[in-house]
Parts: sequence; structure tokens; C-alpha cells
Amino acid sequence: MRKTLLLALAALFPLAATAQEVTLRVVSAFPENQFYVKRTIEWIEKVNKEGKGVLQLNFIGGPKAIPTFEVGKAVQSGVVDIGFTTGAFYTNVMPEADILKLSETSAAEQRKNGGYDLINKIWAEKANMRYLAKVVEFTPFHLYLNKKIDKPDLTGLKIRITPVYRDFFQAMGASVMTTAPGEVYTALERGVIDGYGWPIHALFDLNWQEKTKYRVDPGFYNAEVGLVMNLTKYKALPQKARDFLDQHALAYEQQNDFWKSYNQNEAKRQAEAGIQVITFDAATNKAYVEKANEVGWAAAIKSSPQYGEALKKVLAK
Ligand code: 173
Repeated sequence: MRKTLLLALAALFPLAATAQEVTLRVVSAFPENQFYVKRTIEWIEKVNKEGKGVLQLNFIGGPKAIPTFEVGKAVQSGVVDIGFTTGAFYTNVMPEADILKLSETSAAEQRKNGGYDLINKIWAEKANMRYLAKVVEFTPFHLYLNKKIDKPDLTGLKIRITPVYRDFFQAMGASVMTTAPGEVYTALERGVIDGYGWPIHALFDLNWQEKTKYRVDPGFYNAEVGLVMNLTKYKALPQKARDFLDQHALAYEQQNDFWKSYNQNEAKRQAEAGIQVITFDAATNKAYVEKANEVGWAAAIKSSPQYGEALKKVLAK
């Protein structure tokens, strides 16, 4: 009797000590050598340091672990718990994902104006996902080129895209090719593409400055990179772990002002690396940005008759 009790206690004790600690698997849709990922790994380290006994995050890897455009599916199905990704990479889960690029209101404003709640309603319903936090914003996308243009006409040019840029670049006559970030360098090197869409920053992470002649200004839209989690798993977290995760995700999101100065510096670095700016007259520039928005919202509402308009109310200014 005594012996059995002791054995039972011995068996139970290590469990009792760790029963509440949950470990979640995290993957990145962006290549591991990107600064985005470095920043996220630093965040994970902080979470792990402060989350002992509550929550631990296990960083599995980047696109070599799960290909860029499969990360959304992996989160949806629970193959992994958390994805570090952008909406354009999981339109194969739901078209609404890519609409976040049209945000003119900030993540902080969206937490207040109902946007965050609406996003989570849609993400739950259509993707079995929880949108934990947006950790890149205040970052325009640009068109980068290796051939000079003197007006916004991409006829005859082959441009690398993701869903972010598809409708806008096609509206300017481009022929397009979708690739993950990890394949752009080789495509440039082989001359398979004449240009690509990409944010104002993070070119250097992947050495694209070596193969890039021009950036077209102005930029358009607003890059969104976020942490999304399998909703079933999220709901099953012990309350303490869920609060801890929410808190840390929010704290990461609250660092987003960082990107404002970072982006200014990245533009400077591009100039120093010899990337020349192509721009048009003021009226053409204005029309260029308006066209991007017009085409973007038209595609958003067409792809999501259900939620496109409602998202516009909270994302657009
Ligand atoms: O160009 C891309 O790969 C892309 O869609 C994206 C989106 C957000 C941040 C960086 C890249």
C-alpha cells in the first residue's frame, strides 16, 4: 500500500510540476536569414525566459521546414501551432488574408475600432486561426526593376509577385510570376524576371541589392506580417498561458513604430548600394497610388463579397 502510493506520487510529481507548461511549435514563412525572423526569434527567447512553467515557444524553422505558401495550411490544420507569415502567403486558406495589406489604420487603431475583432471573427470562421499580432506595418511596398520605365506601364515586363501585387501590376500590363521570397535571387540572377514587388525594407537580408537597378517611387499599400495561431490550440491553452501569449504578442505589436526609422534607413542604404529611384510627375504618382488602392479594393471585395466591405470600414481611412 505504502509502496504503491509512493510509486504513484513519484510518477505524478514530475507531471504536476510541468502540467501547466505548454510548448507551441512556431514556423516562419519568411527565410531564416531575414531580419524579420531574427527579430521574431529574439521575441521568442524573451517569451521563453519569462514563460517558464507557463508557456514555451519552439522555433522549428523557415521555409525549409514548411514551404512559404504552405505555412497557413499547416497552422489551419494544426500541423504547427503558430505561423510567422503574411496574408499574401495564405490566400490558399482564405482570400481575406491578403486584404490586410490595404490597412491605412494602424494595428493599434484596429484594436480600438473593431478591426482586430473583425479580423479574428473572420480568421476563426474561415481559417480556424487566431490572429495574435501584427508585427510589421508602416511599411510601403514598391516595384523594383532592372529595366527603366518612364511611365507606369509594365507591358512586356515579367515581374515577380505574390498576391499582394498581382492585380495592380497586371493592371499596368505586366506579365507576372508568383514566387516565395527565397526564390527571387535566383530568378533575378538568371534574368527570368525584370523586377519584383517587395517592401521598402529587407532587400539586403536576401542580397537582392546585388541584382537590382531601380526602385519605383512612390510605394503603395502597407506590408503586414503577423503571428497566427491554430484556433483549436489557442482555445485549449490554460488561461494563464493564453493571457501570457496574448500579452507578449501585443507587446511585440506595440514595437511597430520601430519600422518607421528602420525604413528611412533602408531607403538610404538602397541609394548607397546604387539602386536608382524611378519616379513620375506629381499627378502620375498620385494616380499610381490611387490605382493601386482602387484595384486592391476591387479585388478584395470581389474575392470576399462576404467581408470585403466590412474590412474596408475598419482598414481604410
Ligand atoms: O513580396 C512578398 O513576398 C510579400 O508578399 C511580402 C509581404 C509582406 C512582407 C514582405 C513581403
